[in-house]
Amino acid sequence: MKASLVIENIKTLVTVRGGEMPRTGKAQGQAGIIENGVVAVKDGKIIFVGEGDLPEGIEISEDTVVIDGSGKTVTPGLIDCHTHLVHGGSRENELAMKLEGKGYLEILAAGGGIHSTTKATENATSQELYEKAWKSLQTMLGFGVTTVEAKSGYGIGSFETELKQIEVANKLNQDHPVDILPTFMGAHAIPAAYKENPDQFVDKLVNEMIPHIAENKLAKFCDVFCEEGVFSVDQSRRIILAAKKNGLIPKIHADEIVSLGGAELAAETGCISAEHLIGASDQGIKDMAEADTIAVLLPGTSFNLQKNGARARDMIQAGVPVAVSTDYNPGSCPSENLQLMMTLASLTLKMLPEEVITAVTLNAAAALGISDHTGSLEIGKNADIAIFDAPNLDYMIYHFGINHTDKVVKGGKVVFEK
Ligand code: IZC
Ligand code: ZN
Repeated sequence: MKASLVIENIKTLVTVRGGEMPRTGKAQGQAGIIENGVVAVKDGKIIFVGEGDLPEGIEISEDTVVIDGSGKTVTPGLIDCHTHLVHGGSRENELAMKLEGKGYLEILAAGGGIHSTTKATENATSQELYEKAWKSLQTMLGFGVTTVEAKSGYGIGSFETELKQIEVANKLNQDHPVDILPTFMGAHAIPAAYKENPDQFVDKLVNEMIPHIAENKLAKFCDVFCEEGVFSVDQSRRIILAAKKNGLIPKIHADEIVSLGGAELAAETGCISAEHLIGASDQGIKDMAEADTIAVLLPGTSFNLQKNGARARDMIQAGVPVAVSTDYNPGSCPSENLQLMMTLASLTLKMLPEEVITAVTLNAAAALGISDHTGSLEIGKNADIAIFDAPNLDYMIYHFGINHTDKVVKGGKVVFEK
């Protein structure tokens, strides 16, 4: 069999192999590392992963792209499973407010925060949103990312703007080498018009918006910001159950700022993942472990909000599968750099390098329901591969704030080169 692409002499090959189930407990820290590794690809799929030379039966021909992995670390393409990719404008005006001690929820309650991004998103044309998000995707790809989740949520009551964001995400998925999975997040803030009657807005989400998104297959997931002053636990439950009933996979922004019981709700309702979890309770962590809810931790956000990070160690110990993502958004984490989040996960959440790489590959894929075909380097999976100019995983995480990417392969093709 002739390989279309081979990466050989790989100093550190991080496979994260072992199937499609997310890794928990000790296994989260076992990333299947091979020294002096080799990977072969054909028809966009991985046909061999191992040590030393290619086995008999897999050949290099004139047409094979051969990449020298000497001195490099090779991992599954990174997966950014929580982003607010498509939006207008930016919020650098909030920096001085934050330094003066104004809280995220205070800025939101005063009509800023998410509401200011909503205005900018409403005012932007689809083309403008597309070009801005394209630029971010290029940046993400350059950091080794091959799959991105993208939430709507800057319509806040204007369903038209929500649809505009989702259409842009779907078009980007068609046009850009990075795969984009859209999430409907109409439940991101209470529109000003419903301030006195938020349940009426929940009625609209549940009875009109969610069914429309599901019927027209515009998004795979539905997300809700369960937070003090935003959607209560009861309102979030209604939204999650409506999503499930209509065939959308539920996710939840849980216990990001105030400890409300979002982790417990995620487990109770069978969300695929609960995200943030800075204030998750002991009970919430226990419930998530029992329900196999994936914890998506966002250390760039706790850093930006100058808060303690989520309790990753307790979660791993309890058997919760942990994923890590950027939360790229214009308010609480204006950075597309997933490599930086890997360092923050290590230094601020005390995650070990092998736990971290599992968190941004296989476990992130599982949080998106795509770990059957991506997220690890093993025979039969898509050839989504990141090649880093670093001798090992520890070095990559330790030497931080720079971009280690040398090349990125998506579906067997080199789509980024330094
Ligand atoms: O625009 O502030 N946390 N939603 C919930 C966000 C952060 C995004 C934003
Ligand atoms: Zn978010």
